Amino acid sequence: MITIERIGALREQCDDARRRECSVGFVPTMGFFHDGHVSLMEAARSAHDLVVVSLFVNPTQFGPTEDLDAYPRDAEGDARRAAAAGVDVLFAPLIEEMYPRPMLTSVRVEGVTDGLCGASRPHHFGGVATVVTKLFSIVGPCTAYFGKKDYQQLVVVRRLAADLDIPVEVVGCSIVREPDGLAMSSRNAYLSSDERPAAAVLYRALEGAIKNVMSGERNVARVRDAAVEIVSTEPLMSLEYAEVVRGDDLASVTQLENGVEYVIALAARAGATRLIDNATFQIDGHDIHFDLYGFGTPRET
Ligand code: PAJ
Repeated sequence: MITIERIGALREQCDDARRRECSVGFVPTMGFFHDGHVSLMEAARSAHDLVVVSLFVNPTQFGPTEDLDAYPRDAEGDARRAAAAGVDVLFAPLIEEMYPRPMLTSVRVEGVTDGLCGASRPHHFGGVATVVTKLFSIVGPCTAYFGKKDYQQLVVVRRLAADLDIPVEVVGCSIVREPDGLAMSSRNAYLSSDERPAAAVLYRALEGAIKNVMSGERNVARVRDAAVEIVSTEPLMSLEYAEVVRGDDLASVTQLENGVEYVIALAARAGATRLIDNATFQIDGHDIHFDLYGFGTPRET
């Protein structure tokens, strides 16, 4: 694995690969790698000749009162994990490389950024959309891997690539979880020893809502309430939102229908730490298809 800090050098590597008819798989990240990040690297590795991972804690997607300065970092550990996952190029630019002058240009994706996390983080998705557009423009034609963990981000990125005709295929990958169901996240490092087991209630809430759908519930408010009730049993967690929306465009719905993909999405705080989680599901006659690892099995705590 080589580590590159300069935009021009990364562009050259990617252009050179494509000239040799090698495909490029790209995984954008903010580092502090866990198995969720590694799963994206492995997905890229299994399908592409050149695997590029970017590691850049993008300041413009953090609000003024958010955790930019505290965001966990481990440059050496990240380089080791990326190399072990078979990554070819780690792109780790300094802030001055990505933002050498004040930006007068930004990418704003409307509509799908209004609800869910967009409601409480008004500038977040503008920062994400702009940096992802820059990264796509640097890496060039490729397949880019994103986790469903940040489901709204995945919808935003798909939409910006489609709207701006960016030649990047966006692939969404399943959420990787801890044994007790907690979705892996760099921010889990902030949780105290009391908060860490409490946070698994989010997984149980998703599980409870899906069970509700499996038992025949089609009213969205009642499916949502099933999740809300489970989160409320955990005094250390305070819920910011629980919503069931259409998966492709995050539109509000009142009644669940056959053949449509939905996502149940949650955000909650454990003390100062904000956590998000979600599960996608689709009703197909008497079958419910869903993407919730370990669903229904007893979990270790
Ligand atoms: P970061 O939070 O580092 O996440 C990088 C990628 O890893 C994202 O696509 C995210 O959805 C995915 N990911 C995180 N936890 C995961 C899990 N438990 N299972 C599967 N995938 C998971 O998301 C960002 O960085 C930034 O916003 C970025 C897109 C890099 C733009 O700055």
